[in-house]
Amino acid sequence: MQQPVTASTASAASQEHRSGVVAVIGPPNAGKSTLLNRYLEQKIAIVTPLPQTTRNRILGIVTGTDYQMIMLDTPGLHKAKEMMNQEMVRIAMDTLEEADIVLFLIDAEAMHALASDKKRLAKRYAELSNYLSKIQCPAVLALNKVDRLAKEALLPMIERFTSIHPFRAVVPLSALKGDGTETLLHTLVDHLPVGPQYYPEDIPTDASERFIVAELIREQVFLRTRQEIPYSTAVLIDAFKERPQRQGGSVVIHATILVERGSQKGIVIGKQGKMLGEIRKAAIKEIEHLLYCKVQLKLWVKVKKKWTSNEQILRELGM
Ligand SMILES: Nc1nc2c(ncn2[C@@H]2O[C@H](COP(=O)(O)OP(=O)(O)OP(=O)(O)O)[C@@H](O)[C@H]2O)c(=O)[nH]1
Ligand SMILES: [Mg+2]
Repeated sequence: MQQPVTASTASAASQEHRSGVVAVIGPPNAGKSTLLNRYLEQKIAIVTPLPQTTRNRILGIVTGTDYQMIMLDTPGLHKAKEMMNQEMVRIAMDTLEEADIVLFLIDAEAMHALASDKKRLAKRYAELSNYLSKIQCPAVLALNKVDRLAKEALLPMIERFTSIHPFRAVVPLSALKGDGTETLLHTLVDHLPVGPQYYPEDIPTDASERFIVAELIREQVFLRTRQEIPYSTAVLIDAFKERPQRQGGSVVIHATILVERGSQKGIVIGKQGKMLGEIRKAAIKEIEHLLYCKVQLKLWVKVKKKWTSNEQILRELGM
């Protein structure tokens, strides 16, 4: 197993400084956010076992001695019916406009699981092929989750993908375990144009602390609720106040969890507030890890009917 990639290990061979934008796109649940976090060596993008976790474009800056890779994590590509989902897919596809390279990331395990059903497999490749046809710039294919798959299973996949799109390279990897991630970084950097360092080297993202905090709360809702509830919830930060050292040096955060129906509110709060208490406790742990200080978190749950089709709220959520 490889160690997390560090700045000094990548692209040692290249002479000139390279920089540019890598858009990571692919189906939901493929491991896009896991990969971003691995390169950043911290959690900037939330990760859950549920598809459609990421809803925004999340920019991560991976800086090495002779490169700066600006990586855009995106919402998963899927057939979108609701307004929010359509916005998610639009956000992902829009990143193609600004990308120097596209990293098309696939869950190879999920793809292999379809292998015995020829009809479904053909349909899946057709769907992916449709997304691939929209890519104008160089693309690299990453086959993720190889820790769950025999190597032989990759060969037919590689053959089929390379027959539908002229990928510059194909890299099998495990974003979770780290295998292949350094090879992938080298490959991506080698395809970046020669260019300057755009951001200071110690900045991992352009996302605000408020945004990441809201995401960390939403992550706990995703991890703890079932069925449609994760998809009916969003988190808005109402207050974010840093208290000076003489008052304990903590951060006071007030946040509202939006739900679409009264019944969902009851579930998110739980019996005698148990569920909300668990969400709060787990979120505090994550937020304290992010902000390196004590956090006081107050959570409210509010019903906002059909917020997933409410343009104003989607804008407030940065979509
Ligand atoms: N076994 C295994 N699991 C992985 C790997 N990479 C990611 N996962 C898991 O796959 C699930 C989805 O990971 P995410 O990083 O949230 O996937 P995503 O592509 O960002 O998903 P969306 O935001 O929904 O589009 C999580 O449970 C991860 O832990 C991997 O290399 N191996
Ligand atoms: Mg994601």
